[in-house]
Amino acid sequence: MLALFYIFIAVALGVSFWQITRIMNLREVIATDKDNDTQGKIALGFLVFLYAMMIYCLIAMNVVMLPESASIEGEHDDNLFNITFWLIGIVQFGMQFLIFYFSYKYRGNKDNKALFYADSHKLELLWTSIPAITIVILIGYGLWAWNNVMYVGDDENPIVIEVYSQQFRWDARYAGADNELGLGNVNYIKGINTMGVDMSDPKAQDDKQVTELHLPKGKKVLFKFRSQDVLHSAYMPHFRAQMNCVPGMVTQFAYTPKYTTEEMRQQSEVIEKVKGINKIRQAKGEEPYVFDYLLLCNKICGASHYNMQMKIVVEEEAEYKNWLAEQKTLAEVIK
Ligand SMILES: [Cu+2]
Repeated sequence: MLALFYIFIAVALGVSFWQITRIMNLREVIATDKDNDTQGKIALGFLVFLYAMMIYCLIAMNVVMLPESASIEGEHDDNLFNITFWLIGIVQFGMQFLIFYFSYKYRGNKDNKALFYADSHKLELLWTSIPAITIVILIGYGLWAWNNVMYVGDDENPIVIEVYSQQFRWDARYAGADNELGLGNVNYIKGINTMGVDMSDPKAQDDKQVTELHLPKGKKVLFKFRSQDVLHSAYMPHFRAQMNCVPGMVTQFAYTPKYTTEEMRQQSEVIEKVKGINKIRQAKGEEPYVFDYLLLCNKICGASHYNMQMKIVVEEEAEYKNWLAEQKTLAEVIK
């Protein structure tokens, strides 16, 4: 393999040396009108090719995009994404046209003379202030959306869940009847107390440790993140939520699930995507896939990083309450 690599470098060096000698000889050659005409037409052809690629990617790559946001707060992320996407899309569509069409229109011709044009203050003002205002509006909206998931008002009374990361697994802890998490610290990790909960803390007694996240639809959930070892990143793509899990500190975000897992499975967009995935899986001889919300690790945290995932089930409040009631409290588990 290494030998192949050396051969490749030798060939690449040879080709670049050959190209450099060709460029040096170009000094003797002056482009004719016929050359300019050909290059101009190639530029126009390239414009058509670029547009075709763009349209193809927009249609063909759409299947790998995420479905609609499954959280209320995530709608703002989608808005920001869509506004930015269309703004940049339209501007680049126009710019490509200007660059390549003018390259063609004003291709070299012996009879043409260049126009001397110094500058226009009006134009300068326009193309400086319009992007500046646009960016201020977008960033303002972005900051508002950030605060919206980061800070929870006292009156909102969210469900508090701790998400604990370690190489290479997730654990979760529900705050229990008092909706307050007991203290946690790596020093308390012992035996089945894998999240290092301080069992002398009265608030810890009713906490519930689980390996699957269940969330009620329409209720605000506040996640608190901790990490045992290295940086991990709690990523819940369907809810448009992601936060670093940092050893030695607690990070957080909050969102409100909008659709139950079952409702999400019924969405035509999701059905289409699942169909696409199962086509690939079938070709590989793998079991068919059923849609589920997931918590993934989005930091390359070590060799088995890709194994870090946890199922998230969103259900109606009654079902959620039943499930939570079945889970044992830490006081019952850790004696
Ligand atoms: Cu990780």
